[in-house]
Amino acid sequence: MSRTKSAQWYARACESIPGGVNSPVRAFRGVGGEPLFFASGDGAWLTDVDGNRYVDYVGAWGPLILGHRHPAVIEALERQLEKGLGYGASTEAEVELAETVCRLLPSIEQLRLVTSGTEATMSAIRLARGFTGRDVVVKFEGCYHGHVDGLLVKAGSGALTLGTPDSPGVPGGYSELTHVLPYNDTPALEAHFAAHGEQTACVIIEPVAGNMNCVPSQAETLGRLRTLCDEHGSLLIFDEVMSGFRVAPGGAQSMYGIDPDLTTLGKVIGGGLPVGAFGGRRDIMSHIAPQGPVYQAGTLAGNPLAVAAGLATLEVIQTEGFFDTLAARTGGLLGEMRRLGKAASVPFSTNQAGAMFGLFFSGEDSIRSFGQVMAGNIEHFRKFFHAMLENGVYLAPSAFEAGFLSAAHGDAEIELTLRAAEKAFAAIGD
Ligand code: KE4
Repeated sequence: MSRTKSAQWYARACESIPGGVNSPVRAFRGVGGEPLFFASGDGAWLTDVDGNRYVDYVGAWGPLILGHRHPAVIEALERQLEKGLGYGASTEAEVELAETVCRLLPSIEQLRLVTSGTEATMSAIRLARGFTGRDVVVKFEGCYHGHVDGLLVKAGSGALTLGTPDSPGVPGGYSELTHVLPYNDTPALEAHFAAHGEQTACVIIEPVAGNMNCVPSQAETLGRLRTLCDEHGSLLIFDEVMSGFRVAPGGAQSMYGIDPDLTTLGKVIGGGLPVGAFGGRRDIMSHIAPQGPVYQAGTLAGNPLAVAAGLATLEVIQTEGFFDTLAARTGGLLGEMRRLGKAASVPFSTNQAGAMFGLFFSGEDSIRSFGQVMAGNIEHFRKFFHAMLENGVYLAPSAFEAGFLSAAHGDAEIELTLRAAEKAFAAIGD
């Protein structure tokens, strides 16, 4: 495949944009080589500026659960374009979106729209501190909650890819208030709350982690976390920016049957346009300005175009059997990939949560911790990534990112992916 134009655009981009990208994880630093520049997307497919086509398992990092340019989303945007781009004032659609989310995630009694996942988690943390009057925040190693100062501590996603899980520029005072615990480790939870429970404002967790690759919570650990938060008056925040409307219609919280006090959302809720949200118990959300004293604001919050894309997306995912079909197709793909890995004698395992998945070059059957993720064979992943790319499949350019299927991935795309995987496993053996 020729990638001349991508290379030319990347060299040009590096002059005017740090690292040539507008978000670090896009830079291919985790896999080597140079990032691709894309010209268009359609259904399950991406086309790069050199005209090469790929089956897309990144889906804009999760938002595109319907695939690229789903007709319902395009029609909704065209209708809104007839009426304007935004007004910096309230609209009917943002109320409809808030009501839809509250209906699908009943733990959310009130919701505030923002324009990114980072804004959602930053606001939720401030709210939890304002509501409890406490300062300590707990996060988990390998989880990523956006580039919030106090949460860039042992963070996942791009920070992990770049080997900078603790970013410069975050004052020591911030990170001192952030306690980082191992993921899926009940004894560590018990020890934290025994020592710091009364100072802990909140615990923020990805109930299905997607930023150390895909690692679902152990149900009993998550259940114990809920209980410990209740016992110590700390708020439980589920960061469902990635898992929300991705793993189930009611998010990960419906899978585990656990109601958090606050939930953060993003990605799918905007259908590919910039929307984030935080919401939860009414008695907590009532502390948000202008109703309460905790300040939070945003110029483009509830932007009508973004809300139109989100509403259209949430409409389609509620159709009968939508998630069952997606989860079954994801499971089928992963089962076949495991078979191919075994046939090629490559240590390989997978994780799945609904329509998100993780590929691990590890001999361990079940990957449940950050340590197990880090013990995987990154060199094998790199070889696999590039061999898949050469055979028309675009995976996330990092061993620490989850993969996503969309409703547009059909038999042809799955078949092409498996043929590519067969070659990619062979390339590892070379
Ligand atoms: P944004 O600010 O990037 O919209 O959302 C931050 C965020 C918060 N919480 C979770 C669970 C997330 O996964 C994210 C963002 N996810 C990454 C992909 N792993 C975004 C990709 C990127 O950084 O470019």
